[in-house]
Amino acid sequence: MKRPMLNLNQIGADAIREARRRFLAEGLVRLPLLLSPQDRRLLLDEAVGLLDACGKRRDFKMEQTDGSPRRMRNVGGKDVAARSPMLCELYNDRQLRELVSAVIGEPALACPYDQERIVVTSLQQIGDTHGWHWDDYSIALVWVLQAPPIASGGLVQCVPHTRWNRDAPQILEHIVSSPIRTYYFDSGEIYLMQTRDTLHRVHPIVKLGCERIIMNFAYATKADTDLVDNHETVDALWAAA
Ligand SMILES: O=C(O)CCC(=O)C(=O)O
Ligand SMILES: [Fe+2]
Repeated sequence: MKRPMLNLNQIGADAIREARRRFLAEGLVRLPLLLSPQDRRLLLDEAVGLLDACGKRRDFKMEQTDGSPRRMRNVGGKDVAARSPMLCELYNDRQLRELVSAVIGEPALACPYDQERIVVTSLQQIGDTHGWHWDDYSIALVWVLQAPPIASGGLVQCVPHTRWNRDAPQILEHIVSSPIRTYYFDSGEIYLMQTRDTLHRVHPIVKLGCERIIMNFAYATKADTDLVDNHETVDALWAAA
């Protein structure tokens, strides 16, 4: 089986310390690791194959996050698990898991909910967006496999140190009372986000021409597994046609 060569050994202790500092301050950090052109191609081909075989178009407003829009094509974790041994192996890679754990400062645990574990998402049409939300599990490792230029949209926006009150998400209140940081990630970049305490969205695509394709590896922390499982938003996402 082909698999990416990820050169994780090259990341030294200082780089990890700096990544952790930023992760705590901003709720998001770009990993000091760029995919090689070969690895990016391999993962992009895998993601495109999955999208072609079982991607589903979503276009709805998520009630649990104040009606923020979801306009995208994606493949859920069950389909990824059934079709991609390579991505499952990468998700469980020991060195990768150790890197994530070192940056977050505690063990990164496998996401207990299979549909959310590995998700592939494509934004392509004008207006495609993954609207404001928090994730159900604390940690997201996002592999940006193909990114449009800045002017086309698809930028990641974050409000760190916020919490999802499911009875009153108050998303607009959060973006008024705290600064929003906006990040551009190029093709081949990988970032790590504390998604439970970071309100985030992907800015709508504003120009046609280049599809944005990512895969999101969700990991849980002990705090997540201590909580009663609540899959409301993922269930709403997967139920919506
Ligand atoms: O596309 C991204 O960069 C983030 C995606 C995201 O927030 C999610 O999958 O929950
Ligand atoms: Fe998210």
